[in-house]
Amino acid sequence: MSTEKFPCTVHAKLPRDTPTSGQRWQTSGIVVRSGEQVSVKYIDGLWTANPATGMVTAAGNSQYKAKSGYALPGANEGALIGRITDNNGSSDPFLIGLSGNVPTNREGYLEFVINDDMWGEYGDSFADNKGSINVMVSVTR
Ligand SMILES: [Ca+2]
Repeated sequence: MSTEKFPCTVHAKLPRDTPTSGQRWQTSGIVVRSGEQVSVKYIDGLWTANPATGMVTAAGNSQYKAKSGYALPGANEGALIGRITDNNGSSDPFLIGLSGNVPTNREGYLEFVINDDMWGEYGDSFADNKGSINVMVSVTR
């Protein structure tokens, strides 16, 4: 077994996220394969899904739980969320927060997003987001 580490910056809002593109999820460029253990750990940086409530880490804001229509309802607003995407589509989103393991039941690209209102059901969706965080992805194979 050996472990490779990949630093990754995750943005609260992608430069190419326009109202028409709907580009919310950010690829890590890392492909998760069967038999690998993949974990993600927050390093530093601050971001927010709602500037009115302040900047937060990858843990998000524990005072605001995500509603339906967010990337991961029930988790903290502003938390780091992951998913795996392949040619057939995307896995269910999963919570990473300050640190988390990637579910091993699917192969594909590891993608990230801040836990926010994906389609503007409650407010400004991703348009008002600010900041970025740095994480370390560890792949053990
Ligand atoms: Ca927002």
